Amino acid sequence: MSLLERIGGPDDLKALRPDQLAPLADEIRRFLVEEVSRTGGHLGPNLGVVELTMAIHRVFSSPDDTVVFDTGHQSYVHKLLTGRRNFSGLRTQGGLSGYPSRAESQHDVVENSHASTSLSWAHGIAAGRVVQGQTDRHTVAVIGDGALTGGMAWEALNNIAADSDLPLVVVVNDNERSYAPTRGGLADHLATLRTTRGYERFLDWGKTTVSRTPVVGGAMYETLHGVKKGLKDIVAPQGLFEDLGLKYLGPVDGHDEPAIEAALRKARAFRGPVLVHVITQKGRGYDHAVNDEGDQFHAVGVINPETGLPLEIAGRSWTDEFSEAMVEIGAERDDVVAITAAMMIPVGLKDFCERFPERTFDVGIAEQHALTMAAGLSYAGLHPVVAVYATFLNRAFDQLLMDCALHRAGVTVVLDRSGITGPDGASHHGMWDMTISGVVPGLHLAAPRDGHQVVRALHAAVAVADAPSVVRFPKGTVGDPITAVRTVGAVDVLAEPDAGDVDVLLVGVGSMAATTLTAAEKLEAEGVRVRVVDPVWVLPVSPDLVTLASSARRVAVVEDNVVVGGIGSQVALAVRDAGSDVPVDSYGLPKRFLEHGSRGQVLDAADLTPDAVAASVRARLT
Ligand SMILES: Cc1ncc(C[n+]2csc(CCOP(=O)(O)OP(=O)(O)O)c2C)c(N)n1
Repeated sequence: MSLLERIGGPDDLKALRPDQLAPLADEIRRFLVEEVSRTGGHLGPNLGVVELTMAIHRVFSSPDDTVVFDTGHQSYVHKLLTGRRNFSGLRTQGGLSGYPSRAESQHDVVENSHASTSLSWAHGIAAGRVVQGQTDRHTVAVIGDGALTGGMAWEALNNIAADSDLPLVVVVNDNERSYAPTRGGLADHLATLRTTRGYERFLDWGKTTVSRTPVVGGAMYETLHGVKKGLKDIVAPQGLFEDLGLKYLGPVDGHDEPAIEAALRKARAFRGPVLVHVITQKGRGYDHAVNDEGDQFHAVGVINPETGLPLEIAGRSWTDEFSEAMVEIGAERDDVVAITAAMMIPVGLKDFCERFPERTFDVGIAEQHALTMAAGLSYAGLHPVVAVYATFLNRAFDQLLMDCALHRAGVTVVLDRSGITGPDGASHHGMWDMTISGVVPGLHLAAPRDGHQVVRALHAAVAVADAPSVVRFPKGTVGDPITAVRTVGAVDVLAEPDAGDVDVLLVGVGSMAATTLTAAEKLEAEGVRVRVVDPVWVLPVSPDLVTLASSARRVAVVEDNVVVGGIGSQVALAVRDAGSDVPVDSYGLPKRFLEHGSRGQVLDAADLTPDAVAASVRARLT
């Protein structure tokens, strides 16, 4: 029996002898590579936290003590050590979630995969326990240097530091990377802490980086160098955190299990909040990950474990269409700038960044900052394109509303991974963006149905100088172009029996156009007269769409957004406001948190398939 097979929970781990820990770490790494290469998942981050997670579970006693993983993508080792060894269905329907999941285990507390929340959760849990007199229960938050760039983390630190009796340990898992290397002043500060020679390193950094800054660079370095003494204070190991009032321990080698245990025991014994700075290596122990420059296998699809190469060859993606169009636009217009929130490669801005580095901003995991900074860039005379995953727009709603829209800022927001994303589960589906965008005055939103339309929509969006525009498209491979048979004003007609009245006007929103076309074929075969249209720009609702509605007995809007407040309800409102009584039916996602599964499975369960739409339309017509 392997050591790993003997671990049914944290108590079994605690019972191991010190000399068994390194072999267990090796077994865990072999297990992760073998299993995750079969299913896909967050391989690099988990390979980096093997010893750290072991040490946490040996020093603390979950579930009496609570362990909160920021973002949660690095919780595979925690799953293994808390009795979950069946990874065969990881991230697939019915299998293990790729994040902590309360349904799976009493050891899992925070399921949300949106970054930078762990410290607020931990503060609440720890403070809640103290209020109830449970001062012997500890709370541990594990947060990456990437997640630590998010504003919420700093709001929490500010509060935690002032709550000096909290039995709370903040473990900073510093691997110097988000996907790509972490950027910003904080990342630079962590770098100085990483070594006891931080001061010298900071000076080296100054020599190479600051002196490269044109004009002022050399002079600035000389000045910094001249104020050596002051500088030493700034970069002394505890620096920033102790100034906030937090006890700082570290840096600790995150692959030296006994060293982490020792630091954590010290932190545990300290009566008050402590920050333990642990240095880890993403992808540790798996060369293909460690050597991967792009993201050290932050997340992989199915790969060959021997070669680290993908086994599924992906076709041209929606992201590729955006990526190319951005470079084209960047070459045409030097006022167009790009912003990413720590996801340069995933959102397709790498090529733009390589061509126009001075016009690209990686702001860290800081979507709120990204949107308000975009308003500022717009005010300064530029046109920013903020590219984020649709689910993360939720974070920046107020900034979209108040900073961009209220100020009539010409800002383009590009939402990748809109609609059902699949294996990342409830918190990653991009299913709220059209609802929240729909209440923003003046906002334009395009949902392109194919690659050509992505390019067209992006060009149109960057031409809007006095309002925010949103362009949303899904994850995955872009299909063949869908050509319009004619246009009615701004609306593309994709299929119709003739130009006369019809039984039903099917409105396909974005990638749902393909679904509506297949549904229409089924209905046509039964003698139902169907017109399929795509407005492309779905917000605000086009008056041409309202006109088209009056030539149908019913309207059916199909969208991969939550049905509440989605485009269907906006169309219904517009049709009613125009004095028409044509019924408008909405086909969208239910207002529920949708589990992980393949995109097809989730859409199937939501009745967003051609068969289900056709059946429902048929029933409503009779
Ligand atoms: C609000 C938000 N924005 C973006 C992301 C996408 N994302 C997932 S993990 C990650 C990087 C996290 O880096 P870090 O916290 O250092 O953890 P590591 O993977 O390096 O261990 C990002 C940007 C997210 N989960 N949440």
